[in-house]
Amino acid sequence: MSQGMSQELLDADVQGPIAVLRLNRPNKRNALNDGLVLELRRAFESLPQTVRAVVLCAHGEHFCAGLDLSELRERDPGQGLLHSRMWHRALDAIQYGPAPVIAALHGAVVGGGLELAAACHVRVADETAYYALPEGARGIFVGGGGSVRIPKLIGAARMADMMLTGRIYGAAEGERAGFAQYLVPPGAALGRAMELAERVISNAPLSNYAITHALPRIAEQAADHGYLTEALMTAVTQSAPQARQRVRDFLEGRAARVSVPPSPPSNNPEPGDKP
Ligand code: 1HE
Repeated sequence: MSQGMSQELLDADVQGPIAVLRLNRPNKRNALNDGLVLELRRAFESLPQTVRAVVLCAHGEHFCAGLDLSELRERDPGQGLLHSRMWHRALDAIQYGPAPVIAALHGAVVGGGLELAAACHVRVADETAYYALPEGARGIFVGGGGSVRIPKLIGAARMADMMLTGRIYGAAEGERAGFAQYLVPPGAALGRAMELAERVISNAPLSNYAITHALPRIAEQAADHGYLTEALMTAVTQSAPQARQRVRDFLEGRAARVSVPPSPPSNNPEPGDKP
């Protein structure tokens, strides 16, 4: 991937420490054919070392319509297994790649598209976004790690309901359920994702590594093992020269304090408010 280079299926634009990767099959609603899945893996495995955050978004009206169903030819069980494992490697390259990944979602976030979004670390959705898992209706099952990752976002019961009944979550309901962490007006997801990426790259790189690589693994461990892994990780991060400097900056009044932003004006006037 080189700076500003346009790929056929995946556009890559490296803006200093932030890489913007954009699915580029809008005519097929960014359905993930094998080529695009492999391209995603290649892009995340070959990010320049200067990249410290990635924003993943999409051209066209929809983020992603999931697995390219036109490629879903009859596979024997062995081929089906290997195809799913190919997706796993690509989406693992996203989740466990070198940099935190922020997904900017809009329109359909469906099937494998939702599996792709779930492999990212932060999700920003605009109000056009909607979430569905039509695998049950298509006679198939999730195969891109969705049965592992999606219950962690929304719970297994919600996922089972979506797959059994075809339930679709709109953007606002989806944000409340846990699909996305941020809900923004139509067209604003990429801008907010870029703002968040700026925040992410202002952290110490080793802290970001611990958050993206250690945290999900600790969450999988038995508590006793998790505490030990946490202690090891915290010892490593806090002994890095950057951490010492950052703590000194705070103690000597040079670093920003944690401050609550002013809340937006309320649409629900309190009793006694002037009309
Ligand atoms: C596709 C795909 C696709 C669109 N594979 N070609 N995913 C699904 O079951 C979702 C299927 N797609 C849809 O329900 C709709 O396309 C959308 C709601 C996402 C968008 O609707 P719309 O009206 O904007 O577009 P469209 O007219 O349906 O589609 C435009 C074109 O994209 C059309 O092709 P064309 O050649 O006739 O122009 C569609 O055939 C094509 N297209 N979605 C192939 N998914 C690792 S396992 C994961 C398992 C899954 O992901 S299962 C869920 C699959």
